[in-house]
Amino acid sequence: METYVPNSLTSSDPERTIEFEFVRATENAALNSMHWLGRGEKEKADAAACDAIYGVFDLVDIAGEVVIGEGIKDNAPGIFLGEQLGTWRPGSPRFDIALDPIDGTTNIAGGMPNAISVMAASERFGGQEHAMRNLPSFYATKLAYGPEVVKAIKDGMEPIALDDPLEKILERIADALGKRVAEVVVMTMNRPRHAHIISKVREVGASLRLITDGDITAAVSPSLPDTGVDLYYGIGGSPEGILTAAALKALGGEMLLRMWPRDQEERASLLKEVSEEDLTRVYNVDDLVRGSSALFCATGISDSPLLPGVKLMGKKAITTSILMRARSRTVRYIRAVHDLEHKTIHLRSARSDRKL
Ligand code: VTB
Repeated sequence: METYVPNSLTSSDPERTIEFEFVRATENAALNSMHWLGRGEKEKADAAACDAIYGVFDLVDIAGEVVIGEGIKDNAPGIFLGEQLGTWRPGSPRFDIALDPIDGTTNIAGGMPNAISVMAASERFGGQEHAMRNLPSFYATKLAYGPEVVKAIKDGMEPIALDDPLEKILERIADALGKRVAEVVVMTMNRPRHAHIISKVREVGASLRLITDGDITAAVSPSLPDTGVDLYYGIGGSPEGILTAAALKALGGEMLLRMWPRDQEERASLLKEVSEEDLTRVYNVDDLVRGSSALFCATGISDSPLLPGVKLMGKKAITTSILMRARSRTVRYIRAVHDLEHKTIHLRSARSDRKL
């Protein structure tokens, strides 16, 4: 008879059970912020999402430390770097947590698509440095592509570099995907700082999908088969880049990322925190999320290429979440039907369960 040996992929792995608490947290954040869809109050939406996330973790036995937080960017309410999530009861597993209670608060405020609630985590073992690297810049340049392109590079295609001319990058993406350049779909945020990307994509005749906000969904999309996006390229938030890296680690996709100081003043202040070498360095997924533990979880608030948003149908709300772990590479889509006549969610502000 074979002896049963527990290993990190089976019963002894706390990620396997804790991951579902992350789904509860992003589901509740989505449900609690829904009320603010289209009301022009992005901070109230964000505060509602944070309240729900705190509320879920107040009941969960983990020792979670926020290593990638939000809020600082636009003085919004937020869950900040260094905060503790979970009960921290003795013996609770230790996790580093990255989160964006709402990626796309402007989208929610305007009732627009492309808003998600998102969290990532990495188990932290004694004496280890943080598994998720916190880049201090406000923005980073990001180029993200999917596992088929990763495979083509592994099989001998010339690797893609962040500073390669875009037409060359598009040719290689097309080759790897067995498409013509005209069939390659590039996604970026509609910003003046992306004018050169937008005109180049148009010039070479590839397809362009512009979004207003929310570049986590955009950068994860090329790594999922059914999103219709082949490449994400643009300058977006650095914390969003780390959350993206956790997802790509579980999906086998890749991202090249480099900090993008907005001006000389930011550059000078970054150089007080990081070396010139780190400031100008191009990071990939494994540099941003080190080690083997990474889980990523997101719930759609409004529709995005990654996830449908919350659907209200009479007295029911339907949420769709994606949950994945790097160790197993299982990608779960969790469609939950919430009965609003019974559903309560635990809020930090109320220190109790409240009806939605
Ligand atoms: C970026 C992007 C985010 O806000 O941070 C963006 O990464 C802010 O960009 O996903 P601007 O300063 O150009 O508006 C999001 O789109 C939403 O938080």
